[in-house]
Amino acid sequence: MAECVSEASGPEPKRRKPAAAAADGDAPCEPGEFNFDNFQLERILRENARDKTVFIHGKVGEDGGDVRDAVIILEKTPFRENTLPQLLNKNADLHLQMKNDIYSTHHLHPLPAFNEIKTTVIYPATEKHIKKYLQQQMYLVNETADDYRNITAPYLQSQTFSVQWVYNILEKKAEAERIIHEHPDPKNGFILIPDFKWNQKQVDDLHLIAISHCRDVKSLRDLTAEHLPLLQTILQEGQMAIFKRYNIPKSQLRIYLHYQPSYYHLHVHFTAVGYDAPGSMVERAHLLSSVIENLQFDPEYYQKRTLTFALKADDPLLQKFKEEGRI
Ligand code: DD3
Repeated sequence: MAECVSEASGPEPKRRKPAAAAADGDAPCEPGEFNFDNFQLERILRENARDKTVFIHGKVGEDGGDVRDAVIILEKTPFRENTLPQLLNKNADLHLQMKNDIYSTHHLHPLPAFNEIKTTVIYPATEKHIKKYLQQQMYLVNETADDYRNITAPYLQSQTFSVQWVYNILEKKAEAERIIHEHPDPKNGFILIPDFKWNQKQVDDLHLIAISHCRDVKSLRDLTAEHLPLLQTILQEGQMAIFKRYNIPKSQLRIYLHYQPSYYHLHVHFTAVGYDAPGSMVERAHLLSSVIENLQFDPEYYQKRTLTFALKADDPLLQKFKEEGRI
């Protein structure tokens, strides 16, 4: 495997802010930013009443005349203690729905400022993005070491998953002002940054990602004892930086990697332990502390072990496992 001694070269990143960065809501409006002019709802890809989320496929008409796809993710945000006084006061717009004995239900209409909807935009979106959010049946795959060599690795090689947005963060071409902590070493360094699924308004759903500076570790499968200093740095400095910034002790953090990850550049998730973050299921999340111990037991642990994960029905990787008679 290649050594991480210098900044790896890649295609020159676009300087323009990705449209998704506008989802932050804090940035002032600038030309080229996404808005709902010429937006047309195509269909709902997925919705979840418990999570209060909806994933929408839409079409956007360009000024030039062509029409492009967009994926819009809407999510109602958690309540915040410091805004409750604005919801519960004598001027509140409260409408009685029904009353029975000591029980009554109402509709409360808060001011727009206290009723925001977190909005994530992928634009222009590819067919892959649209499919990714479609509700689908899942299949568990037990990937042996041989399976990884014969099926998964060649498949990943043949794909052109873009991690340009990751390189933009590492090179400070995007989100530079959002960085919480950096260890700049090209081999053992990383950047800690809020995942953009987190609006940073409350720590209940805290979610940060540590992105390694090293560019040749694609996933958990590539990790060896050689990466222990990197992993230990991420664990210790990540915990410390989160305590300094958010006053959340390490006992309140779930720190883990995904396998399969949603992007093939080594990253570690830091989420609030009380928050049931998407992707914390046993078949996907691998605690960083366990990963470190496993590598201390056996430097090639993750090259040898069978790893289990779930794939969606139409995932091309699932098709490969089927073709090889492994499902
Ligand atoms: C992504 C995984 C990727 C859709 C969605 C998310 N955190 C990101 C770009 C910038 C970011 C992330 C791809 C893409 Cl909803 C398609 O995530 C990102 N910046 N997770 C941050 N801070």
